Amino acid sequence: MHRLTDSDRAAYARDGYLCLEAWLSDDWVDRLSAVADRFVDRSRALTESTADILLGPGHSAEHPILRRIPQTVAFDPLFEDFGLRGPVVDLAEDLLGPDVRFHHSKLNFKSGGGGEEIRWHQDIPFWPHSNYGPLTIGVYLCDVDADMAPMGVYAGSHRETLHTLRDADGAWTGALSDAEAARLEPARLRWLSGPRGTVTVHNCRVVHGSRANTSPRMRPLLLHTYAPCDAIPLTRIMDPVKFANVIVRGRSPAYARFDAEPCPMPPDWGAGEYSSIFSVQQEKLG
Ligand SMILES: O=C(O)CCC(=O)C(=O)O
Repeated sequence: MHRLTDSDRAAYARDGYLCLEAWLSDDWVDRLSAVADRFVDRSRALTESTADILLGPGHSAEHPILRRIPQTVAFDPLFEDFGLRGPVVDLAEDLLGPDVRFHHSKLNFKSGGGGEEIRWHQDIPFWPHSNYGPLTIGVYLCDVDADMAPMGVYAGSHRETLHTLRDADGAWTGALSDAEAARLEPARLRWLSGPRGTVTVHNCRVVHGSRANTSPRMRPLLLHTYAPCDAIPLTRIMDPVKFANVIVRGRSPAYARFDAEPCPMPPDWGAGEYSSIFSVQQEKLG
């Protein structure tokens, strides 16, 4: 098992994120990258998105632009093995305790010269749970430098305001408003870059996002969200998804744990109606 140090765990509690350089073995990164490459190759024949490949604007056979593979674990056996039994599950257990539920996964490509900005947001209003334990673990499948749109996080923001991700009229935007974003302290912004195999962890309340990828290189970030088993999902967003909400360590809880702080709710998408943060943010905010 990959063990964190006490100082890693203390840093996660204090800052709400971790960045573990080259943490995942080359063997895993090679095999995951080979599967990701197969999806990119398949996308060349597509002119519109499918259930397992979401295309970005400007996609073509010669220059594939993928936004994401949603629900990776449902679409390939190696992705399934990694997300439900791989070393990232050890990492989740290390931070969350013995009882861990898998929530969802995705591979955000941020294709070179086309990968869109992901505006500042917190994850928990997209998929509220009864407490704020859930976290997301990301793995960079390529070397990612500052020009390749690494994920940015605001250190310590998980201990502060929960944002509704709605505009002044109450319409869902999936992002902080410009006024809210202007209040974030620049000194606390950390860009999480690193060599392939670098692993990021962020708590579901941490404000995070990433710039457009203006470099010519793709920036594939494989993301898995896990929750402590006593954090009960409050919406049906993942209900139809294969493996969503399965227990990957320990057992189902005898009690649900509730956090006292109210959680902002997303629109009532219903089971299977949500597409991706890219389409929500791009449609609403341009
Ligand atoms: O891909 C990224 O840079 C950030 C991903 C993210 O924030 C999300 O999908 O919620």
